[in-house]
Amino acid sequence: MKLTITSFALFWLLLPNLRADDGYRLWLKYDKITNASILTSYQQQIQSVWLSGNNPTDQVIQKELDVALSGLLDRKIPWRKELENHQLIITTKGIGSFAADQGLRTMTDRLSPEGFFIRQVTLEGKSVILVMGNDPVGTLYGVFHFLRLIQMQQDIRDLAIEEHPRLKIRMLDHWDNLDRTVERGYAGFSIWDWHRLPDYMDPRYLDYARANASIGINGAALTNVNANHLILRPDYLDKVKALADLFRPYGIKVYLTARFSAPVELGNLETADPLDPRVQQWWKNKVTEIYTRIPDFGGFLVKANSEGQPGPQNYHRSHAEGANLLADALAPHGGIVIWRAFVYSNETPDDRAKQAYQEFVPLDGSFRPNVMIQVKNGPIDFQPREPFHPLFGAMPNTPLMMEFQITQEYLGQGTHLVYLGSMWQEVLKSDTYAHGAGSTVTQTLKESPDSQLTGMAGVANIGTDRNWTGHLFGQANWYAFGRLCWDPDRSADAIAGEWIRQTFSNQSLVVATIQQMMMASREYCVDYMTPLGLAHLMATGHHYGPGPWVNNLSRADWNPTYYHRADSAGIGFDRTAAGSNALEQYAKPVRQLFESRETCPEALLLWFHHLSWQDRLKSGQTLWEALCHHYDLGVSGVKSLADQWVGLHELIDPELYDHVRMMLNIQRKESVWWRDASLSYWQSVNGLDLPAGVTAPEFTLNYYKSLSFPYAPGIRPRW
Ligand code: BDP
Repeated sequence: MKLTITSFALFWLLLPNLRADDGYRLWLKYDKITNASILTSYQQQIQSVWLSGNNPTDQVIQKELDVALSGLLDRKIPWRKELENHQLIITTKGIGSFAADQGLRTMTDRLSPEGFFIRQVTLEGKSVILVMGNDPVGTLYGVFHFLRLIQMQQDIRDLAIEEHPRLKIRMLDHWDNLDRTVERGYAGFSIWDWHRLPDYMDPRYLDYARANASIGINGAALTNVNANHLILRPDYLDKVKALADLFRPYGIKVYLTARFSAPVELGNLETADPLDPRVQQWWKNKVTEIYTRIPDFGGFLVKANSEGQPGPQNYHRSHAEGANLLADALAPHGGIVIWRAFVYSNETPDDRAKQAYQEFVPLDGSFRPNVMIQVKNGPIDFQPREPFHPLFGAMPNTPLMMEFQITQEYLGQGTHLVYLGSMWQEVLKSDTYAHGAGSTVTQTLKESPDSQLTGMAGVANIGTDRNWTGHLFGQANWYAFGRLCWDPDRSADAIAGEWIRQTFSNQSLVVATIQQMMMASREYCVDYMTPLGLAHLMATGHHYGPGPWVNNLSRADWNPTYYHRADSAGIGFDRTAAGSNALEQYAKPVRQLFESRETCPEALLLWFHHLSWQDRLKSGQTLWEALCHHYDLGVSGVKSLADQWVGLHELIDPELYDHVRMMLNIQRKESVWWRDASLSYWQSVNGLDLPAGVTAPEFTLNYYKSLSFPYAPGIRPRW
């Protein structure tokens, strides 16, 4: 027996490459390069490092490079402050002796804020690799870029890279509550340990900052948009300050969510009316109090008059009057207001998809210059597929910020492999025709009236789970979000490739297989959940699993039946001129494209049209046949993901392999559940038989309706 244990331990010791990986290190693994010739070539090209500055960001750089290079190159690379051949030089524009070099000066003149270049150059006869940032954080980004190249085993000879971010504000929105639950969070609890802050600084905070900086994220809204006023209390502000201090060298600014009624709850005023001078003074004082602690505080993110949150309309004031109140308090300190456009009202009988546009377009031009409007990618709510939000391109005088949801509230939550890069790319590339052809959503984001106020936010999928995101592939969505903020034109495919190489392996079979899995995954999810433009069919409250039958919620527009409108004759939401006419909110060419049954892409058909079950689609199938077919495609797609994964068994770290294998197994069961529950329900409505070849659902509709999940994670708290 003793012998068995010893030989088992020895077995693991002798196989370092099979060391289990729990996913904590994200895409910053820095494991030794296993390809001997590549390793040797890197060792020859990087023989020493010179870091020219010594500001807090440089100190961060030094630590990162120490860990990274000794891991990747399997040797300690010496730091030397004199020019040598094959040296890696890290410097920032204007710092040290390099500032004097004429050739370099011309190059650095071109660098924009947070930008950097990485070049092979000859300085005083020595051949070196120079990483130079426009500012300290640009240098840090350059270093992470360089490390990415090495992790991806790219050729680093003759580098001539120049990069700068296309959007200024690149932030994560944490929907984290002060009790550490996370609204729509599927990866454990909040990483912000409010109770022990500020004295106990969880080492995770540093790793969080490193990960974000490595992909260019420069802002974090720490608290839930369904805000708790307590975060603005002095003791909580001390905790926020501790985080802000730690994030600063990584270029990350902290933002907070501001509860509009805080002057009442915290300040004991009897009103939060934005036009009341006492309220205005209260916010001014509060903001000063914040900036005394955090001089580079980013500003407030606000959800107001939305889903029961307080706001200016409680006092018959407009969203602009509400946003401007906070903007005026923040302006003297350089802070901004990010005001959300996610508003809809049950009392308004109009189509929910139209309401944000109706509310905000008339206010274009009436916001203060330091206000941004944050708009979800689609007009309803982070569904597996939506057309782009009609507000993009429709408010030329107001900076709009994209809001994506990284956490997969409506796309399989914590158990489904769904790569969102391709979904975001679909939105970003959509042509709004706001200023003629080519006005893509990306373009409208870049063309903000104030070039300093451009940005993208992602609702974070991060929690206390050891691997941060619950499902390992959730890391890919965090990664992709950052990379797309940096450059929204970067292809989702290429980003997936980068993530795979840094997460799993550089072997071409691994990269190609997983890339293919990731790129196909979102369409599978659409197919087994909401095919052909259907939306919001998830079960009540927690949104986990199917609930197309739900029809008993207090608000009409919270019921799936509101969205699919199925009856014995047909299905779909008519948003043409004959219906809600939501299409009128889009520019003419877009409107025309979607209005016509002939040209409307099938993927959005039931979003814009109500059709008879018997209507024929381009394939010749009836709508009912096509719908059934799509559900089947979704299910078989997930099966193919699982099969492809099994094929990688020997090529991937065993712990990561097993983690994903088990998740795919859950996804497989859940895709069948989605298909069967949906088909049983549609059949109960239309009375139609299943087309030939479509397998009958395993259980009765009543069975699917009876399922309950009282402890599903991520549920929205009520207070
Ligand atoms: C919905 C979520 C809800 C959020 C809301 C929002 O279900 O929990 O509070 O969005 O964005 O998707 O404010």
